[in-house]
Amino acid sequence: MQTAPIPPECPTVRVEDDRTGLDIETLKRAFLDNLFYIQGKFPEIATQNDYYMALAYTVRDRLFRRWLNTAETYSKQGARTVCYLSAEFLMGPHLGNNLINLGIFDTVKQAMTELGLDLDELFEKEEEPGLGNGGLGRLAACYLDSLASLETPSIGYGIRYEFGIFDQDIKDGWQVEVTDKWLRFGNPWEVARPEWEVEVKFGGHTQAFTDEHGNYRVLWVPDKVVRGVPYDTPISGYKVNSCNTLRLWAAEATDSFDFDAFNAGDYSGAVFKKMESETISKVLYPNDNMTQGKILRLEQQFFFVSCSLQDMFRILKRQNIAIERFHEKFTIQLNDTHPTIAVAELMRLLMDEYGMEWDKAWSIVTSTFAYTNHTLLPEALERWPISLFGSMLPRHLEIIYEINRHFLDDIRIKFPDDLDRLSRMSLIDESGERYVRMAHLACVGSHAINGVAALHTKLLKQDVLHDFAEMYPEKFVNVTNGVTPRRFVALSNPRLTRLITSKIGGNWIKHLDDLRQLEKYVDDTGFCSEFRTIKHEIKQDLSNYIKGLYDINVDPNSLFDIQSKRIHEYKRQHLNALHIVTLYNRIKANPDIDITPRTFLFGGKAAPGYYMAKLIIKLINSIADVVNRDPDVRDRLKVLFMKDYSVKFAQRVYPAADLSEQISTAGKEASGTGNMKFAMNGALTIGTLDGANVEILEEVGAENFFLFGLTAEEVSQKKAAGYNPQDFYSTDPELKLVIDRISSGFFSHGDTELFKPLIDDLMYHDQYLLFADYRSYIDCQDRVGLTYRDQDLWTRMTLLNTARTGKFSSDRSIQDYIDNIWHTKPVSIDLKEYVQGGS
Ligand code: F58
Repeated sequence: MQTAPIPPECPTVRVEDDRTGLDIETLKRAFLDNLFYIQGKFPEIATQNDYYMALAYTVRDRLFRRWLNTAETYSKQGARTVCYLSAEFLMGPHLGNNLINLGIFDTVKQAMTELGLDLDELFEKEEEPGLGNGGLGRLAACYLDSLASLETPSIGYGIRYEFGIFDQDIKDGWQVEVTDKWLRFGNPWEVARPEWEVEVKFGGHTQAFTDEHGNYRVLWVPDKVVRGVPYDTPISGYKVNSCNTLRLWAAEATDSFDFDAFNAGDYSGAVFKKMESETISKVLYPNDNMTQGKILRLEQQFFFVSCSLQDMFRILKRQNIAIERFHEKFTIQLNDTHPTIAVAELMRLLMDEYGMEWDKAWSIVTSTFAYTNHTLLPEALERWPISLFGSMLPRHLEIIYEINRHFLDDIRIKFPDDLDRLSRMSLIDESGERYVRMAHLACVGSHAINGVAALHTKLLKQDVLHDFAEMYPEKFVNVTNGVTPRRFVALSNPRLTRLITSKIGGNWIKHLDDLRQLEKYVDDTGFCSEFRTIKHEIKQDLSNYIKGLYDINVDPNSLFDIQSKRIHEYKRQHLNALHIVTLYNRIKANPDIDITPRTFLFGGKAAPGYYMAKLIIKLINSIADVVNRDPDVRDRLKVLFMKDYSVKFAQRVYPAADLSEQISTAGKEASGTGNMKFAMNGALTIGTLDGANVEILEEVGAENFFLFGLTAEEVSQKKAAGYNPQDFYSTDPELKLVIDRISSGFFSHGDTELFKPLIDDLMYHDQYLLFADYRSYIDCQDRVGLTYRDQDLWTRMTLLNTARTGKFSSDRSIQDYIDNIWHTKPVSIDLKEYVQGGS
């Protein structure tokens, strides 16, 4: 759509005015103005939510100058742009983060105080957009923060789910899912851009024809068309003027469908069609590390991919850039295989819509895409049944067959006479029912393939993508994940932030490696004691919060031992539970035993259809019921499952942790990112050599890390040699007692059936080797308990953890992507110069 010309005499918004000024008086005036004109309330009758909304609009106003100037500057310069395609963006609350990034946290706090309001209470009112499941979605959000902070032109493209990840309630110890109605009170951070809507086709059939130049062409005649409407959210960078865009697509019915059915007198049919179209962006699939193969899921994937690619063509046109230069203007990162249909869709758009021939189109496609793999778990690798795929995307299936034809020829040339390899690598799995293998399509269609931690990339090359690594060794790179220190330290841990800044200045928030300067304070008793006092205060805060929520007393002097992440057997929350029962059994055997008091905190959601994960939640709650009540325990152990874990909740949890549980079976966790957030905030890790734990240990030093368990190699060897969990059960009396107590109904009011599925699984399969790692874990936990008693040593270790986590800033990860994959250049944004227009 063309923008209307602006008459020269049109007054413009000045850089400094009521909607942009950052001083206390202006902020207060603007806040009251928004309360009146947007919320329609006098302060006397306004609710906390009204105040939150007024403040959100006040902050949003201050982003708009930056946002518009950024868009226009990128447009004028035709800057090379990163398009991060992700089915999930787990953004967390926006308000606090924007205050930090704009550098106005303290001013706004003061302004609110002067108006008699408490900023922390207003933060509580923000409904967070839970548009993601866990690590993968949160990583995308951290990356947007770093892209903006590194002044890199970028757009995050995804889906505006009406219902995000479900809210978790706990009833009688079991998880209960509740719909997440995050848009109920409106979303002040987004702007709808209906003028940039696009149409997305589904189903139908294809027709070949010869065009006026005698070229073979294909027409796709769909049987359904859905509109995609973009909603934009500004993404501020830290202390830079850059403000990028997160563009999420909502599905709406096309008017023509309503109209046809309506004219035919079928009113309810028209409404039904409309509802069906809008279902596409209704709800986030709540699975973590598991694919479900549902039609709607593929519709969601194609929907947002097609919308996003069409949007890129619109931008090219507006910036007068030739289609042939698509790959120079855009570099597209595929966040796992979920957006991989983009490979076929870009081919279709270039050939069918823009008349390009195959080879040229393929060269653009493979110069454009790069693929990030996030998992080694076979059940998480996406494949779509050919029949389902072909009926929804008939043209794309043809294109994929053609890509495969070329690809198989390439394999034949590189590896002559290797028939097995052809069937292993083919884009189509023909071993039984036929499937499209999305990871294979991603590998063939991309110029770079990366794992998310060094070990993960190594295992990908060795195992899951071994054939591809042999075929295209030059495509494989590692980019170890990172997390943003703005949200996960500066915002969530203001006390620690102030202390660090008082010693080494504030540059570390942008250059996290600067934290190394803290090492020189490791023998400074004054500093160490401040460090320790701060941790204690934060633990007291969390205890108060927990008391308010659950009416449970937890002692801030006890060791806070925390495992927060999605619930999954490979993450082994139940191994942690076995440790709790071990300690409990020791107390029961000897009530006067000298034991380091601990508070065990768990947080995380289970996929609604994942029975074992839900049973693990029930087990933890059942253990909590017994342990917390038993007078013999004398409060030395406390167990709490914190329900409805979210980004907002996580921000309270990371700073309060003493011990971070990163105990997955080696070789299963691709990277982990919670491990980094805990370590930055000065928690010590108890962990296996899995994912990014390996690199955390390398950075902080083995003497500051509690390592246990089998290595990935040992796990494979053990399995190959025929692992029998009962060997461990029968030879380790402590393990035996733990399992027998759970089986006997001790934690389930005598019910011996309740935990049987879990116990039987451990006794007869134990796919994730809990029994094999049990002894090593327990011994390691004993070392943790003893070390905690030496508070000087403990503090020294925690300080060194914080000081040495610079590598795990998402700024470093993004710089790696820029240097090795994207090759983009930063573009700095000038606020003084008024740029007119918009894009
Ligand atoms: C996670 N994957 C990895 N997938 O498990 C974790 O090790 C890693 O740190 C993180 O990605 C970031 O790289 C993950 O979160 C999902 O949630 C998918 C959602 C869609 C269905 C398949 C799993």
